[in-house]
Parts: sequence; C-alpha cells; structure tokens
Amino acid sequence: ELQFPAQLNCAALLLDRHVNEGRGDRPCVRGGHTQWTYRELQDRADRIAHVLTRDMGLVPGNRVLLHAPNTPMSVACWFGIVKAGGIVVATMPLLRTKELKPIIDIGKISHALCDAGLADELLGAAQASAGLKHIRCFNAHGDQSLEALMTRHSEPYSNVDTAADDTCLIGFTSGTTGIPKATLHFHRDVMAICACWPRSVLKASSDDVFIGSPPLGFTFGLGGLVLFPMSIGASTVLLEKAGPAQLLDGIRDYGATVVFTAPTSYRVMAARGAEVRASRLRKCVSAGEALPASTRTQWREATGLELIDGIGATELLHIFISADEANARPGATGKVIPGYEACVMDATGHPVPPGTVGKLAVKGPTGCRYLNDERQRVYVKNGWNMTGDAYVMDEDGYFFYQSRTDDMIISAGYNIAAPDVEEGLMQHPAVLECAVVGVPDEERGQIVKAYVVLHQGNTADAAMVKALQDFVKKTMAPYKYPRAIAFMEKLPRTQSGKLQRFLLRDI
Ligand code: 3UK
Repeated sequence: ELQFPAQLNCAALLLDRHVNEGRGDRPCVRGGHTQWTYRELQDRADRIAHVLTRDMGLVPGNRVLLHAPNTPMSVACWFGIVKAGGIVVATMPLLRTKELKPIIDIGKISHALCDAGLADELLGAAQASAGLKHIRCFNAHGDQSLEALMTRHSEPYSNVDTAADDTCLIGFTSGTTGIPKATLHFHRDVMAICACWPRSVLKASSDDVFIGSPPLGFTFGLGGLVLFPMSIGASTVLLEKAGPAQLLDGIRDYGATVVFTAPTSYRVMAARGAEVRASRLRKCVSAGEALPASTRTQWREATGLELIDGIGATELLHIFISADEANARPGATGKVIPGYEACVMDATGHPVPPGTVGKLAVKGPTGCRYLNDERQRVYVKNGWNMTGDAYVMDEDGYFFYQSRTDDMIISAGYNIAAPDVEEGLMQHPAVLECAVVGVPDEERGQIVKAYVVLHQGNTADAAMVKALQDFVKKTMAPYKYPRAIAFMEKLPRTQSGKLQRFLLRDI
C-alpha cells in the first residue's frame, strides 16, 4: 500500500526536494540550446508561479491550459502551474481552434500559457469561449510576454499547500471517437505512478538521460519525459520535433540512455540500428499501441536491445501491465505491475479462465475519474477500470493483447482480432506498416480488409496483393487472410500516434 501525507504538492517532491537535498546543480532539462539544472528549472517555475498568481489573478483550483511543443520552457510552465495550486491541462501541440474549443469548455479553463508559435489557434478558440480570459505567451517579445513578466519576480515561491487529493492535472483522452473525455488526476496519483512502474520495471538511475517523442499533453509523455526522470533526480531531453529521425539524432547528440516512443517509431528507427548500437541508449520503452512480436525481434536484431512494452491509459494516468527486458515474452505486454490488479472478464463481469479472450479490467492506486461525464459508469464497473481492450491471460499471468474490443472482426462466424492479422502482414519484408478493419459484406457479414504501407522500392499492384494474401494464408489460419487489400502512403493516426482504424472503416 502506498501512503501519502494528507497535504502534498507534487512539485515539492519532484523539483524542490532535489535542490533542498544538495542536488540543485545536477542537470535537469535540456532541449534546443537550453540546458537547465534543477536549481535553474526551480527558478523558472517559481517565477512563473509568481506571474500566475500576481499578474494573472490565478487562485488555487483554477484550470490552466498549457499549449506548447515539448521544450524546457513547457516543463517550467508545468511546474509553475502546479506550484501555484493550478490544475494543468496540457494539450497536444498540433490541436487547432476547433479541437481546443471543446477542451476549454469541458475543462472550464480560465488561464492559459501558450508557446507564441501556437498562439493563433489558441486565441481563436479563446475568442469563442467566455471563460478563458488570462493568456500569456512565451517564446514571445514585448512587455506582456511571459518572459518579460518573469524578470520582475526573483524571490523564491512558497508552493500552495495543496491536499494530496486535490486535482493536479486534467488529461484529455486522445479521442479516437466522440467528444474528448477529461480525466482528473490528484497530486498523489502523480506520486503513485512514480512509485510503481519506474521502480518495478524501468529501474533507471539518476545518471540516466531520458528522451522521447510523446507530447506532454499525452500522459505517456508527461510521465516518461518529466515525472519519472525528475522523481529520481535524472535528466531529460525535450524535443520539439520527435519523428524517428530527430529522435535518433537526439539520442546521439544528448547521449540519451532511456527512450520512450511508440512501436511505429521503433520500426522506422530499426533501419538505423548501427547508430543505436554506437549510442549510449540502454532502455527502450514502447507504449500507446500494441507492440507486434516482429517489431520486438526486429529491434533486438538491429540494436541488441530488448524493448520494454507497457500498456497505460489516460484514465489510469500511466502504465499498469508491463515487463522488463529480462522478463519480456514475445507477443505479451507483460504482467500486472506491483500495486495494481488486473484480470480478464467475460461480458457479465466474471473472470475468465487463463487462455480465454475477454475484457481487460484494472484496479490500482490510480483510476478513472471523468469530469462530468456519463461515460464514467461505462469505464468503471464494480471498482474495475474497463479499458476497452480484449486480452488473454496465460497460466503464468502474462497478458496478451488481442484488439480494442471494438476492433474484433466477425467474418463468417469467425472472431478475428485486427492486430493479429496486422502482425501477420507485417512479417512480409515489403510491408512497413498496415491497418486491418472489418468491412461489411453480404455473404460473410464482414470481411477482413487491410490497408498497407509498403517499404520504398516495392510496387503497389495486383501481384503484390496476391503475394501478401498468399503470405498470410501460409503463416496463419487461412480464414484470417485479408480478402481486400488497399495501399496507402501513410496510415491515419491521432496526435498520440494511435492508429485510427475507425476512419478506415468509413472509406
Ligand atoms: C492502447 C496499448 C496494447 C490500449 C498511454 C502509456 O496509450 C496511452 O493512453 P491512451 O488513453 O490510450 C489507452 C489505450 O491505448 N494501448 C496503450 N498501450 C498499449 N495497447 N499494448 C500497449 N502497450 O487500447 C489502451 O486502452 O491514449 C500509454 C502511458 C500512458 C498512456 N496514457
């Protein structure tokens, strides 16, 4: 059982503690040409907290939108807001006015800190929302910029004395469908995730250098690139652009040792495995989407490193099923991590025996609290968080991902998990990535259709369709083979990198 004091501001534990305990001069955040120690980040965060309270009229409990790419300054803003008792609502940098507007409305946002480069979209959304009145931009000029206001406040800030169960952040779900859902997380939830997965699975040290691609608006990125490194006094690199090529450059240039990114990114980076071998990289974390067994093998063969897979969710804040390098099993996400419970249930809410497909149910120190949302009772049933994933657990407690519960294809009476067919196709050397969906069919109810992105140098023609179909029929149960195949330049993905299969169903 995790125990926390009744009063707790996570900024004190993640940031101030290191300065108070003599680690103030250790490197903390880097990015672009910026390099701040823990003391330097604390100085920025304190100044921002002063600006929020004195110049922007923030009172504890106000919601503050943070709209920026991953940079050291966005980390300073995150801590400034938390120190001042505000609630951080970090957003995906690529969101447009149309997508920011519901977040501002649902989240009842009153304040915003915004990178000047993204200000137009935010100002557009703010104009249409009555509540958002106080906006300051950074990376900006002029006497009303955040930087200008920061120069006026040099005294240390004493953190607002928040309760452990005051809300610290609101995470918006990446929303593959429907209106985005706002998930509330307390200060103690932030400390709970730092005490769980990083200690039992990641096992990084204060000398590690973290890097990765997920934005801070995605809790995968917030945890991996800010909370986890800072909870152990390590350092972290924030990349504004973090496609596979920039990530590899960053790993080399900053001497990164721990990387967080999605399966697709590992597939692309594997082609430059020699550079990874020449780097200091030692731990590679994959989450956000199922990791195909073939990607695990491909990465190991290219780099000599074993991937750490983990499933997390915005609703649960971070990872709850995972395995370290030594305990990895191909095709399995891992075992439930200490502190959490997980099981696979049937439609009536009863656990199914090992080896049977069912719905994943999870319980632990963190869990879903939607803000004013009817969908709360769909996600949490009898205290179990129902993630919407179909899983199988084996006799040893390893969990094997099958599909999202709504990505099960039923064709001529067969249950076919879309990711299973994707994995089969991905084994073919011509396939870079693919997405499989069920499309309506008079005779079979649904048929399996694959959208395929080919590696450069291959031809998207009828011969390729035939070759891929024959290939799948040879390696898996023939009823699973894609009866229809279409080729694409790239697949539709959310800003957190998740495949949007539902868009393909409607083509
Ligand atoms: C899927 C996975 C198989 C799964 C997230 C790590 O992805 C995160 O949060 P989201 O709310 O999505 C949650 C859903 O994504 N998923 C994530 N990881 C895996 N499926 N294997 C995986 N390793 O459908 C889950 O229900 O965007 C991931 C940490 C924090 C996060 N928020």
